Amino acid sequence: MLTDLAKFSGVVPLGDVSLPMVANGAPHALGEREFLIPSGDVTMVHPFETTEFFRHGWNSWSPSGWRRVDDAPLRIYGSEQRLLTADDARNDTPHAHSGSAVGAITLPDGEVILLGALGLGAPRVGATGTTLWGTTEELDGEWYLARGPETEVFARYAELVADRLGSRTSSAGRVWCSWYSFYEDLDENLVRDTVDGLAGLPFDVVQLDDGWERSVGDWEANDRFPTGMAATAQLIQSAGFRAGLWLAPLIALPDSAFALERPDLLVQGLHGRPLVAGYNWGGPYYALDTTHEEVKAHLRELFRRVVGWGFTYLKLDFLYAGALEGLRNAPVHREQAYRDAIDLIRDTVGDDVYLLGCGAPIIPSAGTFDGIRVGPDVGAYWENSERPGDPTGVGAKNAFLASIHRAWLRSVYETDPDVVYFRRRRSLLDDEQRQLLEDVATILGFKSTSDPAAWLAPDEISDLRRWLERAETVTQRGRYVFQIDDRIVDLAPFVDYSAPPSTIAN
Ligand code: 9PG
Repeated sequence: MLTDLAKFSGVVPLGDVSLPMVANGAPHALGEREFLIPSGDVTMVHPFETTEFFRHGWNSWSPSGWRRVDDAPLRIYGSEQRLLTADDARNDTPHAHSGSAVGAITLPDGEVILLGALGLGAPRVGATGTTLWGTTEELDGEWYLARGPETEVFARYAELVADRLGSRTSSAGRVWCSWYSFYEDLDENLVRDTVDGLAGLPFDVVQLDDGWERSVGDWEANDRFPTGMAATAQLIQSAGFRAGLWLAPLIALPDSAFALERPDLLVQGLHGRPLVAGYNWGGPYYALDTTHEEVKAHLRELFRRVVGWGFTYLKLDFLYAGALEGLRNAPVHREQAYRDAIDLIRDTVGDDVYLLGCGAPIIPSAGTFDGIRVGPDVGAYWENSERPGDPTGVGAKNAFLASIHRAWLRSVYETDPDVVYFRRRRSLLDDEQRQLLEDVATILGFKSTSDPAAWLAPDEISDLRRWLERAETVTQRGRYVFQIDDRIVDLAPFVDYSAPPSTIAN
């Protein structure tokens, strides 16, 4: 019997197990084996000992996946800088299994018990050999607790996230992205040649990534784009594609005009200096204080300008920086500040512009973004041997592992596992690994690539064209088993976290 006390201490029946629980209020039964629990701290005691725990990463790049609770936690080892950029560093637990917003444990019969937040407030879920727990920085929404078959329970959680925070169903179509071939070395002639090469291929979007802007923070064309971004968008459109552009609108480099001229518009850290929001481009970068009226005006003006140039697909990157803890003009919780900022951007661009979030907090982005990157960057190689303790290091394996553990988010927004390589030149991926990336993109329902046509052999062009033209039916048959049309794809042999965290310092 569940008692209706303000602070709850009792037992929750989940099928053939009943878990002792303390919570911020009484659970409310939604169905036979599912409950809503008031936001705040919740702890349940479970009898499963060496269970597996599903750990969910905070932002696009953060590690997600299953780990046995008697193994070392799945997290970023060995680099504070990486942790700050690629996970929720504030709530990292080096010696305990925990993750962001949602977690789950497996039961001896193969079913799972999931605990997932339906609000903001940087909720955290963790487990030990005897407990499953949740905590939040701020009370918001409720917890969803359920027991059942893994795929069903995760799908139901996603459905409730969509109910509470919203969902979007626009499709990006097939995307060509410049990053994984040209990186920052973009210029107008290269774009023209590349677009010429892509003409006639069944892409819907040609998206220019990092490399066009004056500085991160100063979103005007640099000297390599002398005719400007409106002419560049026009060039892409004339070839029959929707024009896409990358921006990191919530951060600024220290030497950007934005940071130099208006340091008062940056989130502040301790000691009266701007908060360091992460490290990339050879140094630290700062976060914009989106609660400041002048930053709101700046974002409105920026997005009107970019859409005015003719870009209708925007990849917005490094967004987590808008949800870091720091001193802001208005005292709103960090995840709420983030959500208010992206709502303002959506409001400015309107419903017809496709917004892809990258480096974005996963759950707080529901309802605003059309698509979200759900893993770290792919690379044209499998393993990242330079950073063995970092499951967010660039590489095909890390991108695949994180992405496949977020396939359940597909009902909230499009899930982007990053690009597929079709080229064999300038790539160290073997055919099996290449095919795996293709299958994962098909399963997650987001098809993008970065290969310029000039880098592809004729048979690779035909493979690419066939894949882009195909509309497959995908059914999940097990945790790592999917059916793509008539073909069964078993990803389990590739699920291998070979990082040896015990040998790497925190
Ligand atoms: C452009 C790139 C591409 C890419 C994005 C993002 O954790 N990190 O330090 C980190 C740095 C860069 C990064 C991802 C993670 O790449 O994912 O697709 O747009 O920016 O600079």
